[in-house]
Amino acid sequence: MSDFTARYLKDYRPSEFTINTIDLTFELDDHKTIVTSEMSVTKKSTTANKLTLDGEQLKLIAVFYNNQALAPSDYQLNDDSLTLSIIDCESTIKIITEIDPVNNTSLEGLFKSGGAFCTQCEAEGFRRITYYLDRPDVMARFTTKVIADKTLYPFLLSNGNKVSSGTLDGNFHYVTWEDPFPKPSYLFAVVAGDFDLLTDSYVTSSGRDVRLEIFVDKGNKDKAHHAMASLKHSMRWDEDTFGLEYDLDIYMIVAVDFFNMGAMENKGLNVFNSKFVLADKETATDTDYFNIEAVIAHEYFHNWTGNRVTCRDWFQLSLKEGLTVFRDQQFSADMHSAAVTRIQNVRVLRSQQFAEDAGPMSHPIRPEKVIEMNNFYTLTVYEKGAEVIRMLHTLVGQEQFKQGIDLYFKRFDGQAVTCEDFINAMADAASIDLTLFKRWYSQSGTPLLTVEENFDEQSKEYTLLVKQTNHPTKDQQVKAALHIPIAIELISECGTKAKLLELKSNSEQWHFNDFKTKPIVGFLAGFSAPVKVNFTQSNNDLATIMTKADDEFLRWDAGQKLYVDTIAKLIADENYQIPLQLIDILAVQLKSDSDLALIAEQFTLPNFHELVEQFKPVNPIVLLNAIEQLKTFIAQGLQDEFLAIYKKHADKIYQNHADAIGERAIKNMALSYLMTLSSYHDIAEQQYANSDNMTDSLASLNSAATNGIAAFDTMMASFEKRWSRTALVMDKWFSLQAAYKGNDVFERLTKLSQHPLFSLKNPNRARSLIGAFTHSNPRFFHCSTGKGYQFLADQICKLNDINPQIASRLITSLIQFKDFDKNRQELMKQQLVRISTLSSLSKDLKEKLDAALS
Ligand code: 0A1
Ligand code: ZN
Repeated sequence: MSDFTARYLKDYRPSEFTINTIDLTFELDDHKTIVTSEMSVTKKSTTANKLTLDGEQLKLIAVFYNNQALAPSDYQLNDDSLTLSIIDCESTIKIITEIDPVNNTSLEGLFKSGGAFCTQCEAEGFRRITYYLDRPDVMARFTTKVIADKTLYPFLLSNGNKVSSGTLDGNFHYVTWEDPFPKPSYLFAVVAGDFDLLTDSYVTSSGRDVRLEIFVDKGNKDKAHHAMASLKHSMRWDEDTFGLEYDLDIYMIVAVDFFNMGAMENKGLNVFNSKFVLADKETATDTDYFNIEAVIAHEYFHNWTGNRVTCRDWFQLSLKEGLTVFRDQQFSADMHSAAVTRIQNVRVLRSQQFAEDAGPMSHPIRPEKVIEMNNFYTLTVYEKGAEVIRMLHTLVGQEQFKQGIDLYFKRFDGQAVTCEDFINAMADAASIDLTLFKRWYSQSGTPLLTVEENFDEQSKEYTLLVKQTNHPTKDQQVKAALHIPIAIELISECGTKAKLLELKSNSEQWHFNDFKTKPIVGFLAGFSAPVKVNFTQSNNDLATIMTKADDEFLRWDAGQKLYVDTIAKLIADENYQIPLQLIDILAVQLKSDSDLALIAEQFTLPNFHELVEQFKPVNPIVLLNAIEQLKTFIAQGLQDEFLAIYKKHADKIYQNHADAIGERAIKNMALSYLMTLSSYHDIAEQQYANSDNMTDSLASLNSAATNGIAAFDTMMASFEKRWSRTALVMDKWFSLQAAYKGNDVFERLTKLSQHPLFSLKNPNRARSLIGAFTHSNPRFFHCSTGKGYQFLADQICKLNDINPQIASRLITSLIQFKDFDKNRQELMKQQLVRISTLSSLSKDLKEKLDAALS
């Protein structure tokens, strides 16, 4: 039975007990794994006499208190806990439990991924392994002995250093691991399996040798080199940028096919979704390569920001996640084009985080109320959390930011702390007052900045007036003003001046006196705050910013603003004549000397989800028609230029470096425009036939899918034949099928969900069909019959029993029904009500349904 009670940040109390050491023994078996845990426990207060340990879905075999076996009458056993009487100040407790990994399809706790045993303990999965104080502020030293069949599981892994190993009777063997760093249970991991192993080594800046090991499914070793290179780059970057060195003698990464999230930073033994490890040019796109590097870096950076200093409680999740995402974004920006990296960060925020923050699950980056913790691994905690850290970085500058990080580690190394502790360290190191800034941690919602400007021709004074509005959100009716850093550029005939403004109240104005004529303002350079902006600027002003701003983000954003303005007009009137001036402005941009990847971004229209955020509540079909009209208009206006670009880069041999990546990006951008014109449809087929890499193959298939072209099925059949044995590529195949724009898409979806390679038990596969349909096929997901919503709801009902975490992630597009017109809202709500009547509704889904339907 699920417990639907909410937990509140305000109720946090430290534990009355500490666990100093835990010795674990795993006797691995498909259905009857035996876990023996021996803990040394200390009372922190003399009055404490009852110890309640968390435990779920466990079969309790035996309990010993100070080596004495306890009878069932000596303890209290519930569905989710075990309570013991503790007499002594120092006690030992031994607990033996039995678990069934094969039937654990939730992929939390101990489960099997393919042939390997694997664990996932964050946030509260350790309690599915043994009874324990499963909370991040209880930190213990772990010793782990893993016993398993020698032939099936030659590699037995856990955290820390290997201290002994040997063989046992009956073809069994064991390995014992000791982790010298006290850690919370969520960072614990065990893996057992038969893998290919890629090894390397890294010498840290202080000269210590670290062994690097990446474990992948047999046959995939050659696909692990990029991950290994990324790991070494990350290690060097963290030393160079923050002076942070790795602290164990070994760093292991295991890639598994069944995993709910991207990866997990377990101490010294990261477990990764294979999607974020495996790559070669035939199977991975340039985006996959980029993401692998970013996720490898993210998990590596957690070793300091998360593991050495961890969270006091789960409400503080952004302490480790916001900071670590910021660090991985900075790393990616240093490794690639900083502007393109930033643009991609901003697209995620605008298309997904803003929607979350305005929807029924809106919460501050430090939530105050949680029913199911897994529901709070959100874009808000991660991405907006990173934006909040970025604002701190903008306010204090890199040098002081580094000093703040130094002070944070000096104060808190080895401890479990709060977001407030982090900001206080920053404020002290930089000697600034961040009292008002802290409100970002407790206030949800996206601020809206309204900008007005005035130029007094006589006095030559330019005035910028900025107001902030913080609209009520579902979780919080009353809002207050936030401390918002606003980077601007003032562009005039004297050149471009950059300024940093700090908005600290509802409305402020700034005066500038050094201009002869009205300057043009580039507002929110680098996207210096996670806000929406309402600022009317003429097409001419936007065109000037597009060419004259120093900040590449501002150049890109001015172009996006032009697109949004045009789409707004097309929504209001489908017969609106788009002015040809737009083509002239874009033609200049196409010829600019910016790097090609940036030009490709400049020609990428805001996506459907970003635009929903702008125009909600909106009829999605009207919006899609407007987007398509604009895209076709640009394609027609610039078809010669696009064709020339396409031809220039079409026949290049694959290479994996920044210039080649930029060339593929701009070529495939040109392709996506040309494909909106039927006379160019055969280019996609040719590209598919000639491609020597996945970036180009996928781009051609994608444009065939989204334009519903006739050759799509033949191309897909050939793709399936070639890749049917490569799981990660077949995920792409399912996603392409789901994105297909043809009236028979529902028959296709039914067939695909019965395809022999489809399984709801594999999260990547489930996402590749269901997530891709809801996200990448808005025309059919939102079709007026409600069939799209019904398809999603059917799948969620099935996933509720199999994997509640995945079910709960996929329901996002239904709970945000308020973004659409009334008819669609009703159809979406009907499906939500249907899901809510499930007899065994998980608490993951229940929390979201209650929020959406209340
Ligand atoms: N800490 C990991 C993310 C993660 C969270 C929960 C998981 O299972 C429920 C798995 C991974 C990270 O930020 O990478
Ligand atoms: Zn993380």
